[in-house]
Amino acid sequence: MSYVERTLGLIKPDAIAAGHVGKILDRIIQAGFRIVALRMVYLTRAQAEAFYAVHRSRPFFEDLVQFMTSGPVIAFVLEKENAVLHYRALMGATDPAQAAPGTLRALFGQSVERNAVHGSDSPENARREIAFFFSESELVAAQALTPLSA
Ligand code: FUP
Repeated sequence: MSYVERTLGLIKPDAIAAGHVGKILDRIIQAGFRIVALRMVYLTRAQAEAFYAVHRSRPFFEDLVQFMTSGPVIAFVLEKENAVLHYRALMGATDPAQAAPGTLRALFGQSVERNAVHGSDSPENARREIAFFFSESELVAAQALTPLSA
């Protein structure tokens, strides 16, 4: 069954530094996602550690936190039928070298760590990650401003 769902996406510091923001957002919009909320933020170390807490014991954790705090990220909430799965498909595999041709990570990622974009991996994590970046009132306000026919 398919139903309208929300997911949380990030454009990571590598893709912002490389000037890929416009191209990435355009591909997301062309793929049929509606952007419900969006903002650029500098994550603090504590925020990056909390966001990736599930990876805390992994060997790459320290490097990942360093990278994610090396510059701003752009956080956004996407809406679409089966948004979580569809956005994961648009992103491609974690390792850009393994990502299918035409996916965001294949096009814009440099390495497993510097892989351009993030997307929630389940509806439960999407809810947690959306709340990490956006308040309920921001999401409601954004929805009210977006034409329903869009
Ligand atoms: P994904 O859900 O595709 O973002 O992948 P994971 O949750 O497995 O990993 C989260 C992030 O950890 C990746 F985006 C990049 C980083 N990572 C590494 O730096 N090295 C690894 O070996 C695996 C993941």
